[in-house]
Amino acid sequence: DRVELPHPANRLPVIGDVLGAPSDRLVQSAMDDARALGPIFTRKFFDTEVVFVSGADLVAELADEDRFAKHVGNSLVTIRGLTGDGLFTAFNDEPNWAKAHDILLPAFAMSSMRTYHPTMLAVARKLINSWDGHTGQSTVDVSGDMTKLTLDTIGLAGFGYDFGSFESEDTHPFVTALVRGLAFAQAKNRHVPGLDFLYRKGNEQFAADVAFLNGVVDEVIKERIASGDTSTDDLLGLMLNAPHPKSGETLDEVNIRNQVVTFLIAGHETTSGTLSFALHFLTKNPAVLARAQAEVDALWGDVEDPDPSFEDIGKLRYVRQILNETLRLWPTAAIFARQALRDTEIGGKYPVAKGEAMLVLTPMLHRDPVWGDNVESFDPERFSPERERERPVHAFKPFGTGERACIGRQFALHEATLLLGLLIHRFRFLDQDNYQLKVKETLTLKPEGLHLGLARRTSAD
Ligand code: MNH
Repeated sequence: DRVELPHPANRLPVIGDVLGAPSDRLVQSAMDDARALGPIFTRKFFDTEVVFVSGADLVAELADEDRFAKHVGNSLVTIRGLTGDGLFTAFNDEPNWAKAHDILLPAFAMSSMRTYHPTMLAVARKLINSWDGHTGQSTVDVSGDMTKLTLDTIGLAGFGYDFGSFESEDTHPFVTALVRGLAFAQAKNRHVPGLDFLYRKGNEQFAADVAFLNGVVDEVIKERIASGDTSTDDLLGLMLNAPHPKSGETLDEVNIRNQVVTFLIAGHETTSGTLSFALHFLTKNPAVLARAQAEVDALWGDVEDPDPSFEDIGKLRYVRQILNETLRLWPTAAIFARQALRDTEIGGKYPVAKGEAMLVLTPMLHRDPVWGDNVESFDPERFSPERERERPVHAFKPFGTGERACIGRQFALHEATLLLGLLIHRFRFLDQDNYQLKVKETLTLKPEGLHLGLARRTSAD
């Protein structure tokens, strides 16, 4: 009895819109549908109707925390197989969410970023060293190397654990298990009920992957306890040693393991994708790159190996604008889900029943007409302070919304600004293959097959 919502034209009996939504293009096919159908539409997967929302006015309503909250739906519930009651996949009313949120919040205060800065810099230098070896030689696999960087950074800064990704050619087995585990958890939502035998092998592999991930994490925790270090300077220290500010309780063992896996997942894929998209956009937009290079040059001049301070990162305003504009076009965590806290309606005409879920399709929110009429063009000026003031507050949501929004936002932006600043200061990027953007979808988005050649900048560049 809701107002009839538009749905894809070629909807079929029984299966609904499944054929138009291949699992490796869920986000991009939804973007196509939004372009054809407008700011709110539905898709049907067998018996399940899913509502996608991308209009800025409608999303502003979904961001109202008095009427809506995060929804932990099917796709997050299956990820709970890996991360249980960790922050990202906890239900709103699960006591461990608020408990862990309160205990871990200090790890994401500005003062903590100062603590992580030297570690972030050390890992950035490992990537730069590796890229130095490629100048004038073979191209680099951008997404692969960014994943090494972000995994090593969250491992070291969060847990004092060194994945050593740049010391090896191969993908770290932890990443292999993580990526495969996440893919299986996501595919599980499409398994046909009653055909369990089809998925036996996959289920076994998933169990093995979870066991492997937990084993690595338990090792990290054991090492820290054995070291006798009881400080609370990083995530693991807070998890093990910090009492809750009100109750005085610490996190339990199972929850700590869930949090560590959560942070290793949440803390690296999204940032790595963002950095990869940013490099893609910079190679395709030389005027933007030149302006960003002028900004870093003003700070570090022609110093061979600059030593960026914590404060320097806050000064790289235009680099930060580039990252925001990258996250506008390709928010790497592209969908978040909201549910109604009570019967309500949005847009003055669409009733939403208590408990009903709606998916915010962030890439299309970021292409709403409030962004102007050239929404596909890459233009960091959109994030100049003046233009930011003019824009409706809820038009930009790469980190989700409300109290369940991304806790790692400052961490991600500090890490990404530092690295991008150093890279554009040192290198010219050679788009030898005239790369055409192809977006690969897993839990997150990344540019598929982006390879760049490298040259050192000279004073003439
Ligand atoms: Mn992050 C939640 C995007 C980097 C840790 N993150 C979210 C959500 C989005 C998101 C969107 C909300 C999901 C939802 O509503 O269901 N996160 C990003 C992006 C980047 C990112 C685009 C990088 C760019 N995230 C990081 C980093 C960390 C991190 C880095 C950790 C160091 N994120 C989290 C955690 C949550 C989260 C933890 C869950 C927070 C909660 O529900 O309490």
